[in-house]
Amino acid sequence: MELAIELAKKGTGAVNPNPLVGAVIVKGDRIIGQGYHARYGDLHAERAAFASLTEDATGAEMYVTLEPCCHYGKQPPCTLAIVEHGIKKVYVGSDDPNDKVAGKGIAFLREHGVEVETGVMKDACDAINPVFFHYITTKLPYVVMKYAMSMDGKIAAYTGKSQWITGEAARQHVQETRNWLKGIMVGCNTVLQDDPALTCRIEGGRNPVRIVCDSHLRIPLDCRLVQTAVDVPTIVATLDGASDKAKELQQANVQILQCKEKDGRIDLYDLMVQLGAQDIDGILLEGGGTLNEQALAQDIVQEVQVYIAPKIIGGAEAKTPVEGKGVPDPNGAYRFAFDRMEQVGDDILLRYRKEKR
Ligand code: AOF
Ligand code: ZN
Repeated sequence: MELAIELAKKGTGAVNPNPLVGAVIVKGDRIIGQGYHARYGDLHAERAAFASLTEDATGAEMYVTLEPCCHYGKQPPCTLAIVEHGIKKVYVGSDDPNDKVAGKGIAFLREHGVEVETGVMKDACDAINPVFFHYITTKLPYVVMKYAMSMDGKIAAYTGKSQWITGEAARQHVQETRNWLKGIMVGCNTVLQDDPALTCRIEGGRNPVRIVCDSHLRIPLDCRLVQTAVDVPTIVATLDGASDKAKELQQANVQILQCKEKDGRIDLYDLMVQLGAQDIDGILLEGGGTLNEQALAQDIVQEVQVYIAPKIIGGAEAKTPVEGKGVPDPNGAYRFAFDRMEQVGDDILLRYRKEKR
C-alpha cells in the first residue's frame, strides 16, 4: 500500500477534479503490476496496473488506495476489470464518498466472490486526497490559506518589503503546492503591491488558474497577470462585471466573474460556488491580509499552511497575515486542528485543518 500511495502522488496536478489513486498487484512475493491515475479522463489506477501486468493475474491480490469504482464515467468500472482478471483479494485504503461509488464498489466485488479488506493504511491514503473528498461531497473548492511569516508573526517589514521572509527551500515548496491545487487566489492589493505572476515554476508542473478578488476592478491592465492571460487562465472576480474596465479585461482574455455582494465586498461563498462549477476543486489562497480575513469570516478555508522563518522583523505597523479588526476575544477565534509539521530548509511548515463542527 505504501508503494500504491507513492504511485498515486505521481498524478498530482494532472487529475483534478478526480482523486489521486495508485494500485499494485501482487502474486506470491512478486509485484506483477502497478499503476496510477495519471491524467483526468485517462485510465484509472486499477486498469493502469492491469495494463502493466507481467504475468496472468488470476488468484493475485490488489492493493488500491481508494475504493474501486463501479460506475461508467469517463472510464468503465474498475470493479469489472478486477473480477474479469480473477483477482482473489483487494486491500482498499480510503472509502470513495462519490455517490456513484460510496460502498457499492466494495459490495460489487464481494458479490462476485472477491475478498475485500477495507481501511488498509486508511489515514495515509486519506491524506493524499483532502481536495477530492471535500469537492466531491460539496462541489466547493478545498481552500488552503497559505502565508509565510517571521517568528513574531509579520509578513512584511514596516516598509512593506516582503521579499523574502522564508528561504529558497520553502519557496520551492510553495511551487509544489501551486502544482497540487488547481487554482490560486489573491486580492487586488497583492496585485497592486507585488505584481505577481502566480505561475508554477517547477519542471513538468502546470500553472494554476489565477483568480483575483477585485470588487471594483482596480487591477491595472499592464500588470503581469493581465499581460499573460492569453497563456495562463486568469479570472477576476468582481462586483463590477458590467463596467467598461470589465470589457477591457475580457479583451485581454481575462474571464470576468460577476459575484454577489456581501457587506459591500465580494461574497466569497458565492465565488466558491461559481469556481466549483468550473471544476476548480482546490484553491491556494495567497492573501494578503484583507482577503485572508474575509475568507476566514466567510468560512471558506479548509486548511491553513503557515511557514515560519527564523527571523524577527518587529514593528507595530508591519503587516500580519490576517487583517481587518479581528475577533474581540481569543475564545471567539477561528479554530483549526493541528495536522502536521515539517522542517523545510531553515523554515518550519505547520499545517492545520478546519475543525469538524
Ligand atoms: C478508481 N480508480 O483511479 C479513480 C477513481 O469519470 P471517471 O470514469 O474518471 O470517474 C471518476 C470517478 O471515479 C471519481 O469521481 C472517483 O469517484 C472515481 N475515481 N476510482 O477506482 C481511480 N480515479
Ligand atoms: Zn475506477
